[in-house]
Amino acid sequence: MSMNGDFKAVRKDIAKLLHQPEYDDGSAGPVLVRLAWHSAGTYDAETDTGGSNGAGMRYEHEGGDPANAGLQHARVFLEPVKAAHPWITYADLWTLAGVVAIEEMGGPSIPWQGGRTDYVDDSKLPPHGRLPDGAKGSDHLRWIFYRMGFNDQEIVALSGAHNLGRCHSDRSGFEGAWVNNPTRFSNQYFRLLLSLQWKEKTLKNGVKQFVNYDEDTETELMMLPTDIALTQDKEFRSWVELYARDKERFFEDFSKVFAKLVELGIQRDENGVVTNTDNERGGYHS
Ligand code: CCH
Repeated sequence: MSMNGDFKAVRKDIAKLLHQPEYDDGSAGPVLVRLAWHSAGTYDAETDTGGSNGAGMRYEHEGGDPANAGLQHARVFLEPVKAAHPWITYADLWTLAGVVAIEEMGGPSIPWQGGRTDYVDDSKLPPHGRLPDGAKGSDHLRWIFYRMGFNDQEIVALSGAHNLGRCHSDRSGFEGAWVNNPTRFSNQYFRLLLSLQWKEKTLKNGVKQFVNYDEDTETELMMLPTDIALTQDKEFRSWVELYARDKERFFEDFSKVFAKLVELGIQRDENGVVTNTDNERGGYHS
């Protein structure tokens, strides 16, 4: 058991569990990044609802959103860490796990602060449908991400997380990975978006995605319709082009925008102490 507030010890334990030879591409990293993103990406700036505070995905209302299918794997990977550090909130653990996973997979370091609560305010539950639908286009992306308070540049930078992991037909209906090495964080996703020929393919389940088949290596890579939309919209495309040629700039921008993502809806005083939590009711227990 670690001391209250010893986030370094938690980080170490998260880093240790990433290696999962039996799971997907051998790493829990990508699905942990997706857990952090989906825990935060329900935020609505106008009503100040959703966001990572509360870790609402533990409960059916949010956990049962079809958009969150498969994320129980990420939560199960983290249970031993929660058991070893029972003082940490799930809301902090999930966001920190995403940050640590990105760093451990070769990505940028990302500013992160603790203090989220596990108290779920029933009057502030995010409705289903707040997370993006991969079958849609650029209008949808703007609708979803502007609601959280992001701009076009930030939408494209965030999308670079699709360097990691894969789609599973039993979770989202889509199938396959975006890049050849999906456990190494890089700007390869942007480079492949621009350099490969992407052809629409209808899967057996009727879902449409884009694919590129390389005859030499006999590997098929994929893109979601929303990924392809980033190359078809003029404003989005200029950022895709920048991040494809400037990996440093992508890492810098990704670090900032992921840090912003996991802070959505969290208010802090000048010392970084979270002010909009109710620790009496929920703080350090679930
Ligand atoms: Fe994503 N994502 N994502 N995504 N995503 C999927 C998988 C991952 C969309 C749809 C999907 C972000 C943005 C979007 C990850 C990180 C981020 C899947 C497959 C779909 C569908 C799920 C499955 O079948 O398992 C759409 C649409 C958007 C719109 O912008 C953002 C932002 C992030 C993080 C910053 C990661 C990582 C994965 C891989 C998960 C895994 O299990 O390997």
